[in-house]
Formats: sequence, C-alpha cells, structure tokens
Amino acid sequence: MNTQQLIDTAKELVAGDKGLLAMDESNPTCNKRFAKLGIPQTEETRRAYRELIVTTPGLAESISGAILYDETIRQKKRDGTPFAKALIEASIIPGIKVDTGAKQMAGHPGEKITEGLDGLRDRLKEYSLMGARFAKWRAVIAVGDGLPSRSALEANAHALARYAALCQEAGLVPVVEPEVLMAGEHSLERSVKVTGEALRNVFIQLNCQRVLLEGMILKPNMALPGLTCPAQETVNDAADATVKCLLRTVPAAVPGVAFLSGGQSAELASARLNAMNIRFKSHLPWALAFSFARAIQQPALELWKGEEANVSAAQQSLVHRARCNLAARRGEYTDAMERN
Ligand code: 5MM
Repeated sequence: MNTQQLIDTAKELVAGDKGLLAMDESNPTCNKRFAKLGIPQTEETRRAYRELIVTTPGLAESISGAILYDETIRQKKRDGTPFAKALIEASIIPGIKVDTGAKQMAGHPGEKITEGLDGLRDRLKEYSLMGARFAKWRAVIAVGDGLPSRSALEANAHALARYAALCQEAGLVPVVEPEVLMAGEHSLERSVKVTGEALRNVFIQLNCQRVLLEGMILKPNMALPGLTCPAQETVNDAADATVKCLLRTVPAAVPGVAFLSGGQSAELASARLNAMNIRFKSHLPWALAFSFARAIQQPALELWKGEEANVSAAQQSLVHRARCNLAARRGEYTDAMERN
C-alpha cells in the first residue's frame, strides 16, 4: 500500500473547496430516472447522458472527482475517448462505484445489506488500470419501527470496512458511504441517533480492518428529519444537529466528509451545506464537502430530456449547481445565486 499516495488523493478530492459528482447510478436507477422524464432507457441514451456530463465546460472549477458506474467507465465519447480519460483530461479524478447493490438482508424484513466483496480485489485492479483513483461503496440504513437492527448496522459496517481495506491495498481511496435513509416519519432527533450509531459502527470496523483514516473520505447523510415527518427543522437547526453528530463520531484523522444529498432538493442541499460551513468551518478537523448525485444532476436531467438540442442548457445547469456547492463549502452560497 502506498500510504502517501492515498493521503494525497484523499486530500486532493476535498481541496480547493470542490466536491464530488456522483454519476454512478446503476442501470436500474438510471433507467428509473430516465423513465420519469420519458427518456428511452438504452445503453446509448445512458452513454449520451454521461457524455453530456463529462464534456461540460468548466465543471472542473467546482468538481474534483466524478464517480462512475461499471457500464460508464467502459463507455466512450462519440470521438472514441474513454470517459475516464476524458475526465482526466478535464482535470477531474475518475472514481468508480464498486458495490453490486443493496439486497434484502436475510432474516431482516425491511433491511438491506450491500453486496460486492467477492472478486473485489481483481475488479479494483482492473478499475485502477482504467484510470480510477478512488472508489465508492454505499450501505443503506432504513429507519422505522425497531429499525435499524443492530445486526444490519454491524453487517453493513463490516462490509464497508472490508471494501475500504481492499481499496487501499489497491491504491484507491475508499469513499465510505453509510446512508441513513430519509424515507419515513422519523424526527431529526432520531436521525441524529441512528446516524451516530451507524457512524460509530463504521469507525469501529474501519479500525478493526486497519483502514488508514487519512486515506479515505466519509460520505454520510446529513442528519435530517424523515421526509414525511411533520416537523421539518430550519436549515440552521439541521446544520447544527449534523455537525454535532459528526463531531461525536468521526475521527479527526479523516480528511473529508462529503455529504450525499439523499433526495433533498438541490437548493436545500446547498443551503444546509452552506449553513454548516458558515457556522463551523473554522473549528472542524475535516473538510465539509459534497458528493451529490441528484442535487447536482436532477435539474440538468430535467432540462436535457434526451434531446441533443438541450445539451448546452443541461450543461449550464450542471455547472451552476456545482458552483452553488463550491460556494456552500465557502459559506458564500446565497438565494441570489439561484436567481441569476
Ligand atoms: C447515484 O446514486 C448512487 C446509488 O446508485 P444505485 O442505487 O443505483 O446503486 C448513490 O450511491 C449516490 O452516489 C449517493 O446516494 C448520493 O446520491 P444522492 O442522490 O443521494 O446525492
């Protein structure tokens, strides 16, 4: 393991107030998003959409790394340039989603365990040769009556740590994503509790598997009330709760926390990240960054609608969202940015 290389890459991913663009939707997820907008769900439309993203002018001013999916890392621009190479040429670090999906956990109704460890060592070698310098694995934690179970928290944390250790062995920085879902009526307080439990389990397992904390990125959810909870706290309250939870659970050796957006609107995700950075940035040991998929891509996808004529408008929207999130990292995001 080249420790210094891992540390350098992890730092680079959160340097310059930039963040990550998650464009690693699996085919079923990508197809679902296309279907909602009437976009044909074919390999070619997925390729064309990803070409739109990787060729967006100016994206690298706010985006440090982009997470690809297995199909996407094997695809090329129309001119034959592989997407990973196109990203490198644009000064964006290519990353790769390496889990094979969250599956129903045996004996645990309503809970999932993420799969993908079998053969991972060989897949990581291949992705590294294709240009990937970091990887991502997502565990999902549902909140509900009696959920999450201790066993689901432990099993998912264990898998995340096994994945992270294999990544570091292969020279790839692991992005460790334990996502406490927003689906449900749970309160902000409960979200803080479950997020804290999930993170505590994750760091116990990461230490157990000898993962170098300086050479990883944590990709957690923000602590937020469930989507159908009647009480929706203010942006500042959610920011305070999230940072308090992270301070209690995330070791200072971790260089960066890059939030997922989890189904929040693009504007709220930026506003909440902004509030955290305004209120706490100068006292925190780690960078508070972003690794959004929907909160960067969704407005662009809605503009594109699968039409060549809409590519430029969609690209402008992507750059806009990326810039809003760069500003949020600086605590400089304002409503006015959404009106320009
Ligand atoms: C892009 O979505 C990723 C999950 O894809 P699959 O469910 O198809 O495997 C997901 O891991 C994503 O990277 C993160 O959840 C962040 O996305 P959001 O939309 O929550 O910012």
